[in-house]
Amino acid sequence: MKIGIVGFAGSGKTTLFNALTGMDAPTGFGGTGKVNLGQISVPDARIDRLTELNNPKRTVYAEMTFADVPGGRGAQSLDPQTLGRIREMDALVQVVRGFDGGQGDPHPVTELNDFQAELILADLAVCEKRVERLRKDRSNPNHLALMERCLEQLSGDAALRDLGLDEDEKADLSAYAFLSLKPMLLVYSQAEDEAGKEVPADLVKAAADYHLEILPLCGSFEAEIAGLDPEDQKAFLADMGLSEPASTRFIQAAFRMLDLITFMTQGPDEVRAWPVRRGSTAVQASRAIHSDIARGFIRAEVISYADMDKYKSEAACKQNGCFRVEGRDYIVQDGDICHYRFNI
Ligand SMILES: Nc1nc2c(ncn2[C@@H]2O[C@H](COP(=O)(O)OP(=O)(O)OP(=O)(O)O)[C@@H](O)[C@H]2O)c(=O)[nH]1
Ligand SMILES: [Mg+2]
Repeated sequence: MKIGIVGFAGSGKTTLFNALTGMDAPTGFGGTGKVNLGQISVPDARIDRLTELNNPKRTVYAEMTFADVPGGRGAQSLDPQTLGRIREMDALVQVVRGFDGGQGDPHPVTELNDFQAELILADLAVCEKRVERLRKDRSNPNHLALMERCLEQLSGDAALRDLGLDEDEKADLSAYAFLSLKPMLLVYSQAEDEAGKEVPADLVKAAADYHLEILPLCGSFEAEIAGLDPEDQKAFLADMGLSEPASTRFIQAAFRMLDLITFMTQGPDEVRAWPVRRGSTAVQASRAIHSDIARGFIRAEVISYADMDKYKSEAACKQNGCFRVEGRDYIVQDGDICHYRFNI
């Protein structure tokens, strides 16, 4: 899963990327023009707690890849290379500038509108061409009908993600890699003296019109926190009246945006988070661990995280009737602790 950090030049993408990954990619308007890639662990207090309870040899968090996609040459438009790079992403985070930083007054609402319009325009070009062809050859009326719905949506300046497509329809469109269909989150990169303050009302309204979740974040401030050792970090945050860096909330929001849930495994060797698509059955989820488990699936033994947190051991969960045996079609829930039984 690759999450693209996107937006116009100078909006604060590389700074955010550095804060998230702890890397040190060169910042500044125009940047290096290269895509930066970085992998991060998804912070999860449940995994921390299971580690405390199991004292395992190792702990493995869910992982996510971030790609910092430079804004390109134009300050308020996207060139074909940039669009091509965005097309490769599974989900997008648009950064809009809320700080001055020597670039002049920020116009976050305009940036949001212009960027969304660019995505829709690029999709419209792809869609129009395809509909024209499908109308000529008439061999696939269902697909034509779907594409015509997309065309109508895009012609009305609306994103495909707001069309209410179901999973099958999305799968039918996957080859086009439509930009406005990708799950998306908005980051408002704040000035340092604004850190911790609310998002301006006009931007809140604009984000709501696009149905985008918005997170305020001061990239340069977050990068500073990321550079501290854990103890200083805690003291620094407490001073500011915060319990965690905004980057933690951001990573968790990005994870939710991908419509992933986490099931967990625990034992003396390993405590581990396994991200799977929401709605996965026990068998489908077991594939994340190993295809042999799915093939030889017998049952899943499940304890919910809340029960494990409360009773502290598998044995105590059993005694209190909080140990469930589930079959292959059970829909795995976020926070389930699973132990799979299988034949090899
Ligand atoms: N005050 C403030 N300054 C920031 C913030 N984020 C970035 N900056 C500054 O703004 C300038 C541009 O930031 P970058 O992160 O390089 O911008 P970018 O979006 O990667 O730009 P391109 O790579 O050209 O697309 C740098 O000088 C940063 O130090 C922020 O959240 N607050
Ligand atoms: Mg950059």
